[in-house]
Amino acid sequence: MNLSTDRKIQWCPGCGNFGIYNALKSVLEKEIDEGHIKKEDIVLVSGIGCYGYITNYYHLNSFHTIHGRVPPLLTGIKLANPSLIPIGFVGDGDAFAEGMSHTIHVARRNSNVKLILHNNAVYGLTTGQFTPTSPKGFKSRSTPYGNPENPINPITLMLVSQATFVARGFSGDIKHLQYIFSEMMKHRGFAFVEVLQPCVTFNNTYQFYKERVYKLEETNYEPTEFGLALQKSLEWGEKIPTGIFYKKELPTYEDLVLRGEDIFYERSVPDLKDVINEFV
Ligand SMILES: Cc1ncc(C[n+]2csc(CCOP(=O)(O)OP(=O)(O)O)c2C)c(N)n1
Ligand code: SF4
Repeated sequence: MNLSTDRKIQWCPGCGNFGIYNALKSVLEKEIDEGHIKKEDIVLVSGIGCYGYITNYYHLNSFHTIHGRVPPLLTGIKLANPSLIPIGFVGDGDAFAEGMSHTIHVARRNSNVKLILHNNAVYGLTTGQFTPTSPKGFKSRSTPYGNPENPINPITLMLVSQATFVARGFSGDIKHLQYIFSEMMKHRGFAFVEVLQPCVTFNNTYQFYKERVYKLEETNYEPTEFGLALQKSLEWGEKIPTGIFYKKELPTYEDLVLRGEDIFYERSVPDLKDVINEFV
């Protein structure tokens, strides 16, 4: 199974989006080939930003929505047809500026959907302004004297928002990203993966991350304790942890809302006359 399309990839050469695209592509191709998931059940959703083009490059059902609105679409798709597998892509501007509240609500509801954050800590598409994840002091087109704000820590924020799968990868390590994405696919509940994604044009962090990232699973870390995960999420400096910070199985939003009922298949379509009479 080859999920490539014939669209010309438009990212700058060396952009971290390539690593994310390739890692997820190989994981989905394998899952489909091995019969774990059906190609037609996957629905990709992306918002606005350089990363948002990603849905054009997979031969899969997809929806390109407005800036910041990926999470409500994922939730709606899953509720409407629970047999689908919604996978969302968001930028750091998308997830934590325009769409901040949606990102928190999808996590606390434990919707059974996946969310991949392309964190380049800059607005790429609009040519290099700072975002809520840009480091303090970061000089950008919109902060020529340095960013005065404290950055958001996506891992900490998702943990306290009660996400049931929280992980971090680096787009420069495709093999490790493949491992994280295949664990993400296995999780039943809200799965959040932050990917450290250098924007080689406006914020080239490739060398910075390459020298600092290490893998949690190569230490004796177990991703089962919330307090420990919270503590680990704060580690950022000479060493930056990647891997799975936290994982827990809990009833999903769909389990609670649908109570086993599949509204897509089991509910009959209401008579249009009744609907019109109710509102007119
Ligand atoms: C509501 C709204 N505000 C602002 C914009 C303008 N806009 C388009 S893309 C973008 C930045 C995207 O940055 P990010 O989400 O970090 O993705 P990247 O381009 O870095 O991949 C902005 C501000 C918009 N399209 N809609
Ligand atoms: S501007 Fe940055 S994020 Fe956008 S394609 Fe180029 S390198 Fe990638």
